[in-house]
Amino acid sequence: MELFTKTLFLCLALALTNGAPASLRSGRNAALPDRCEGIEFDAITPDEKGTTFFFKGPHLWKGYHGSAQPSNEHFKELDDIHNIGHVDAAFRMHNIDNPDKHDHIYFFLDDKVFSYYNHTLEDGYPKQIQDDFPGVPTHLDSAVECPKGECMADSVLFFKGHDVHLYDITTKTVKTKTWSHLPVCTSALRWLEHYYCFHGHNFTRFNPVSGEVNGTYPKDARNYFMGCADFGHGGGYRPRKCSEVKIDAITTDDAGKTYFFAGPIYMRLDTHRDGLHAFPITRAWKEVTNGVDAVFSYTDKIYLIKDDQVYIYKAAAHYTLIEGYPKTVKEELGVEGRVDAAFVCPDDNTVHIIQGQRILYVDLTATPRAVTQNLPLPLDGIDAALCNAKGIDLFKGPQYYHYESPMILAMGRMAPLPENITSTMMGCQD
Ligand SMILES: [Ca+2]
Ligand SMILES: [Ca+2]
Repeated sequence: MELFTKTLFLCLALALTNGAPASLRSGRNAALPDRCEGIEFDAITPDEKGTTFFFKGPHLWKGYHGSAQPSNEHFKELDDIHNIGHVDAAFRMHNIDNPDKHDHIYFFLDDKVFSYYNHTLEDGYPKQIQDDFPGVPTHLDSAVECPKGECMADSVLFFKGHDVHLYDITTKTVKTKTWSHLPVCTSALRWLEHYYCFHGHNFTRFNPVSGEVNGTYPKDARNYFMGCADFGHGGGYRPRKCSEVKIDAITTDDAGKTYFFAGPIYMRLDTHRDGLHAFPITRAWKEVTNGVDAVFSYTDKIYLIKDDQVYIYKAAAHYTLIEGYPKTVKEELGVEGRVDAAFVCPDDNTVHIIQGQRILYVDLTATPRAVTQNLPLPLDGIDAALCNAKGIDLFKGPQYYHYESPMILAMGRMAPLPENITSTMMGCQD
């Protein structure tokens, strides 16, 4: 579980909302702005922990749920020094080569820039924008990080009107383009490798290199970026107490993406830099409309099993259902009956399928596929299973059983003592 613990962080924003009445969640307090009424944000940025902050006037929202709070409780000096009660733009620096700047948050107010880390103003700030970001204009509309791979080099996009100033953080040079087809972005956010321009209470997703917009935009931010009672897009999911967690399936793919599934939603667990977030399963795997029983990853494919059907998706930028699927589990894997859980260990060709108190081995290189081993399992009622470099975890309700290897699992006549799922693992409330 160490890998998990190291790579996963609790999405505070999600956890804070559990059990709160809808009125409180959406911030319906007369004294405070309510983002569910449709707010144009001044700035949006994640912090170093992956919690996204939304700014409006002297207030901010921490995360995707919850009510407004005074900004100066979190970023005291913004108010002290400037006393104007708003920010023009904000972004989180992506600069792996420079740990003194990586993950620091930058705020822009008029002609000044403020750099924060761990919610503390850095020495020497505020500075003139010109001194820190030569060539970048004052009185910005918005800013967003753009790491190398998504932009040509580690960069920041600064928006002012319809102009975008692409600032290369290594060479400290600026290239200016005009994207008149995009609305004026009053705030901007990079989230899960995508780029969002916010305008009014809407947003438009754009390509950070070309500015191109693909798909139907604008969309209402309340349906996607905040938990509003009357809006929803997977936002209906509320993390439970860790003692009440029950997952249906879990898997880590070759690219290191870890997903768990529960009812109609999935959650990615490896994106700690952007927080933990629930989405409908159909967002990524649109043909899987009824939840899953078991999921496993093998080579560049993900196998989702529901009832007697298996859906195989090829993983690239998006998941694509392979032609001819779904097929029956019997036809694809040579296994009959409902599958409780399944896993493939890294660099292995065997899928281990758990059914009640049995564990079945199926060689994924054989044609046709057939069960090669059928062993007893000293456990029953397993919900989900995961194998990674640290070993195997078998999940049952809010607990899991850890085995060092498939061999030990196969030999084990006695179950190990269960351990409790924690907030750092699953974004639940301890
Ligand atoms: Ca702004
Ligand atoms: Ca299951």
